[in-house]
Amino acid sequence: MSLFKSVKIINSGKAILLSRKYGASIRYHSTWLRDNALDYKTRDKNNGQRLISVSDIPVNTYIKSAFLDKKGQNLTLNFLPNEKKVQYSTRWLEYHAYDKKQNKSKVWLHPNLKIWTKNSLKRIPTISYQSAKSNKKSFINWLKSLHYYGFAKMTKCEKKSGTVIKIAKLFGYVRETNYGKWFNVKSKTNAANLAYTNLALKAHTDNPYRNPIPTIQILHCLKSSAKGGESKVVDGFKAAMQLKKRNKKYFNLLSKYCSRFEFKGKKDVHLKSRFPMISLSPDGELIAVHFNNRSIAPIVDVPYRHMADYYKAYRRFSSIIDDPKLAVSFKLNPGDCFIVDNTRVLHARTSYKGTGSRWLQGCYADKDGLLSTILTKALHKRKNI
Ligand code: NM2
Ligand code: OGA
Ligand code: ZN
Repeated sequence: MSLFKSVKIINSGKAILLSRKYGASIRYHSTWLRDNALDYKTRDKNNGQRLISVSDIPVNTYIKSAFLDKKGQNLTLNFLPNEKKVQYSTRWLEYHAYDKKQNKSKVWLHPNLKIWTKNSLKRIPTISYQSAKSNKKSFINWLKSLHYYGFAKMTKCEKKSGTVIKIAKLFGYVRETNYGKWFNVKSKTNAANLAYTNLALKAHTDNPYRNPIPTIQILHCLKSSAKGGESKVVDGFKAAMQLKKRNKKYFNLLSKYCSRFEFKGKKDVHLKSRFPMISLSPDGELIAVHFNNRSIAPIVDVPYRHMADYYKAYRRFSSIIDDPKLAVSFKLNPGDCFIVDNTRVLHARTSYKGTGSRWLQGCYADKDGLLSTILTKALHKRKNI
């Protein structure tokens, strides 16, 4: 049953107003509607891509007539001056409504995301490698949890070198970097990166010194008999929202000004970037946290008059990130791996002793592949949406 009861042309045909049976009416502009027609002359039959460009739509496009069928399921519009008749399903229109109350609070999170602390995360989303491969439903649910929580574990993976690549390929594509398609995280002498020592690593996001950053990281455990080397993850979005609540001025400083990040390899590698530690989209969506004490370069984009406060804000954010109330801790056993959304969830490890008996392999991948897999494998796909 449709929720729409009538349509009215408004603003001399420059828009329409659809009235719902219950609730507020919604408006759509003529140019928006013309641009989003779903007929085969506007969108390719095979791939659904748009065949027209905005310049093909006359500036003075208006709606001459509008007709809503009895059941309120289909809306037919006639456009002028370029004569064009287009039919829309009202379900499609409803799904793509833009005439709605905007987020009141200026900083907002994607509504699907679930932010967490040590206490609120009831259980770590976990799947075995075997069920990821054979049980489609559990696999999709697990991928969704990875997206919503920014973190998940996989157990009972093979304990063979290179398995981390197989894991990445279950849902996406490996991002090759200067560290290779995958890398060994082991204690070495003359380590090219502090990750390749037995030192503790404070909670961080990986590779903030590259733009674009890798948006997914996988760490797979092959050996873990060394003493120590426990893992910890922290929801960076939770930390950012706590900072906002406790000190809005600090939050504003870290989201307004860019920090700098840098990494110099032994040879042939020199990566530099600038990102705010807390990144917001222009309309206030919290989109990323970039945080890595080992890779912050001299910060030069904060005016002198704000630098002292900027450091106070950085210090405060760092202490929220280190708060044990936020961290979920665990120890990886051989065959276990964990995956993080590297735009959001920070990871850490405690120091460990001895060499050789702790061996992880890591690789990077990206969220676009993960999100695409979720959408295409979803059990109840919405047609045309
Ligand atoms: N490794 C493990 O972002 C970082 O520098 C963390 C990355 C070397 C690929 C370590
Ligand atoms: C890394 C890292 C954590 C660990 O390699 O990026 O953070 O547990 N390693 O060794
Ligand atoms: Zn790391």
